[in-house]
Amino acid sequence: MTLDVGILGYRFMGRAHANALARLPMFFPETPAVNRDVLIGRDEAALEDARSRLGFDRTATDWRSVVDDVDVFYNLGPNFLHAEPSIAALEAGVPVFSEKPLAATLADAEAMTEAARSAGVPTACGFNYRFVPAIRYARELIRDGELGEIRTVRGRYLQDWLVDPEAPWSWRTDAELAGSGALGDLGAHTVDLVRFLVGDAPGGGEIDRVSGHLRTAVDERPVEGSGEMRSVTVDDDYTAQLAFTDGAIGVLEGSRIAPGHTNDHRIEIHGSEGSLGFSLERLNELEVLRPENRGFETILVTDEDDPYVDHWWPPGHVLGWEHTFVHENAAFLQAVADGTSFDPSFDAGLAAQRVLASIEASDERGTWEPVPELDG
Ligand code: SOE
Repeated sequence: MTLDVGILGYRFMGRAHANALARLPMFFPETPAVNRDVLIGRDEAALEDARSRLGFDRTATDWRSVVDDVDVFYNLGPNFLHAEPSIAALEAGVPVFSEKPLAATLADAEAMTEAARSAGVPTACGFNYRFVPAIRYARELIRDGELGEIRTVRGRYLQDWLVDPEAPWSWRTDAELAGSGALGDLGAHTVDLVRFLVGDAPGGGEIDRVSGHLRTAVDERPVEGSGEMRSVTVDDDYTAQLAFTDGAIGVLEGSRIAPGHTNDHRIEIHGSEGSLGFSLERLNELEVLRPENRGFETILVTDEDDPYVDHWWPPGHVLGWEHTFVHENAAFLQAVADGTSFDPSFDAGLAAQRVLASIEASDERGTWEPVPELDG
């Protein structure tokens, strides 16, 4: 079986996924064969250049003309474009991979998830950090009860690409196009990782209530080319407090204006028996404190029996950010070939979106907000 794949979006995420698809036959030969069939975008010259570099057969400038003509549809466009093309693909019975956050609005995320449930085909939401070997390892430690009962969860995702007030306006700084700023772009990842790690751990559970604070520090930015100033309508940074269903408490923060933190995603979890820490900037390592030790030990998660490592290099030959996309694509395409569900699906995307929406509501109302039941 060869799956014809159509991808909307050919910039950052388009390149990350095209690279992953190209690596699959070499490193995950058991996954179904994939044909990089059609690349979708609007700027014909840039699209053609990307097509030849990323190894696609053809291009399309209108997603409507191809969305029902592929075996799998990847929606890697700006957030506001996630809903309509994805729903059209699902209505045609085509499995869909959507980048995160699932949509620009909670209403769109709900409509996408509803369409996915009616279609009954596999879907994916691009929470690629679930596919870091050290994160899988951490989840097993927590599930095996090595940390005891979970008490405190801390997650932060800091970047600095908007520190400079002259950094240009883009769809990512516009509420209509992106939904939110640091909250949706970075917080979606943190919320998902927290749910993945402690969602079914003793003491942890689901995020039940939140208190949030969003802030925009630079309220207008120059439009590239024209120099005209345009309003920034999303948050530059956010903080949130969490209360979990089974007793744990937590704090989250995200920023795109944190000087010196280029892509610094860190999770810390404390339980009654021990603690662990993970930093994306040192993604091959896991810091673990066990009761028998006086301090943290740093475990290198690069042994051949560690998650995914046997597909790559001999033990100790570290993996990187791009490998997470290979791992998530291998699992998703296998689910597509088998007709089984994939996790994280649109349900997980919607669950994260509900938490984000409650954080925003809390900021607007100045109150703690309940999070509707999460089932993804
Ligand atoms: C930009 O802030 C960004 O590319 C996010 O959109 C990604 O999801 C994250 O993985 C890296 O940073």
